[in-house]
Amino acid sequence: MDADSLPSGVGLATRSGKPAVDAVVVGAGFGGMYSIHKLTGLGLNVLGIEAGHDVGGTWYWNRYPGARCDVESMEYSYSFDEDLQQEWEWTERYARQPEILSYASHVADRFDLRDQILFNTRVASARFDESDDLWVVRTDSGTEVISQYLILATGMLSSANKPSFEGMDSFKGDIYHTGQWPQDGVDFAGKRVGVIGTGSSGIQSIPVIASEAQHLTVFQRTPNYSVPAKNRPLDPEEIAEIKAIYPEFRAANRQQSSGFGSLRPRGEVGALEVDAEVRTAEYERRWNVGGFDFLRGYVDLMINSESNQTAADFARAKIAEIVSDPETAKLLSPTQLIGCKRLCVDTDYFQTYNRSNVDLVDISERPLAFAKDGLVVGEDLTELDCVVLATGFDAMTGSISKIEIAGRGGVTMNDKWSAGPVNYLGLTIAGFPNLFTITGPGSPSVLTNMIVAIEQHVEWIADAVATQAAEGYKTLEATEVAESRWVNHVNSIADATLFPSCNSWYVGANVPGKPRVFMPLIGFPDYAAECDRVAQAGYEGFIRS
Ligand code: N01
Repeated sequence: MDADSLPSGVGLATRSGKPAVDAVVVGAGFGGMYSIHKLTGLGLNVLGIEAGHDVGGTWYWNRYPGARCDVESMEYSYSFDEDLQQEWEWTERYARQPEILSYASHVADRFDLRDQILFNTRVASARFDESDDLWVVRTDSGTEVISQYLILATGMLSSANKPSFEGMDSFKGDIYHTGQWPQDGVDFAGKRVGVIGTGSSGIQSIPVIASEAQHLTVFQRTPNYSVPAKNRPLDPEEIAEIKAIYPEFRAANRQQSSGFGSLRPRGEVGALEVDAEVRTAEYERRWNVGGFDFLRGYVDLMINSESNQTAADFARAKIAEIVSDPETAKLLSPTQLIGCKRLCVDTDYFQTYNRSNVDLVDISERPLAFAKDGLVVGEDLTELDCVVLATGFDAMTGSISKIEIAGRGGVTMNDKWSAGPVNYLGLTIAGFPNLFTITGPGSPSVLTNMIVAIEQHVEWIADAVATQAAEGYKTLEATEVAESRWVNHVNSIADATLFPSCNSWYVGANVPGKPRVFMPLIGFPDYAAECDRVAQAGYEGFIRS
């Protein structure tokens, strides 16, 4: 890359004959877009690098039928700009993928972000050059750019998990992954479709595919809990009410561990502190409200397995009530605790199994393989025209590990994280100066409304960068002592909960061979307060040079 082939909004500078910027931001999803905007606002020369041909990240790639956000629209959007949040109009309680992508596009237009982003380009490697304390970032086309700061906004659920099933290459139909959906969509009319996977992506897409396809067969390894979304168009009056108090509403959400839901009070007692009738009525009320509210009724659902079972029993009874065929209902009933795998939110998921064109095949005990004409389970062939892999992601670390990142002494991030991710504050890594991860492992990230988590990270990083400049420091680097204390802190909080007990992507259980570590940090507001305290204490736990 020559300096003059950088996007037009990136200032022209060179160093040792290579283009040089102050910060490279990898990824142009919500984390990358805000990072570019915020750092540019500090006067930095910022280059964004994005694999897709436009902004949007998750919402650019996940175009599968039925894709929509499980966090309510009025809460799943940027809060950093009052004009932006006042002018954008959401149409539904939960926004569909195309609407969120339009929002991302609107933000990119409004803040002129695209002319700082190199699209259709992947970062292949990044090497910290200790001779001048700068990162050398190399793209997949082999060109290099030099940068003081490196921000990895690569997404937590962006590296597709594509299991290699036996015989996959022999299948003569098309195979799609929900997280890499064709830009022009897929026409399922008249087709016999197979879906593998019943996580959030499967649960959202299955009802829509069933309504379009001639026949749908769902191949399920583990049944999942799902609560109804109760989606509906947004009423202009409720939009106006929230917009009238938007800053206060956002501030209240930032005090929630989920980063949303401040208008709907959480329960204040444990599930076993009330009698069964009261509890059932409360679960019923929350089930009818829809969405994640269901698990917010009692304070101990994620720390006391007996309490958790009361909610799990209620959700299983709902499945039995909705699904007409008792055998199918039984297969769809999860046995694990509720909520320790990410809870799913659906529109007519369980109802879909009452359709005459839908079958469910249990693959928990018999291996699944591809054949020329379809999928084989045990001896049984299901003939199919196409297969959808709703098999999820190599979460939290997958996209970072695809970049060859070498820090001090040539130590690579993949070596450093071979037994699981280690970092300080979920933001920085000892031996990798001036490198920041947005919503990385060790931070609340995927357990929190992602946009709230993103804004907190980007603002903390921007403050750190501004302070570095004001105080004349060139590098900021976590110490190993601080890092190791932080890892213990993240683990000890997780171990006090039920979260690590399930085979979820939170612990990497969905990717064969991945070290089993509970990756996100539980507890958003306390986490944000700790980040602020560290900064106010003069960047405690960091070496600045
Ligand atoms: O992925 P998942 P996802 N053979 O990992 C199965 C976010 N998200 O894309 O449970 C057979 O949850 C796997 O089975 P098992 C959200 O945070 C958000 O659905 O491992 N099956 C499981 O059923 C979510 O949690 C939204 O036994 C295999 C499924 O595939 C996260 O993304 C929408 C298999 C994967 O489920 C990931 O969701 C969508 C194999 N080899 C996603 N490997 C919204 O907010 C995996 N499976 C709307």
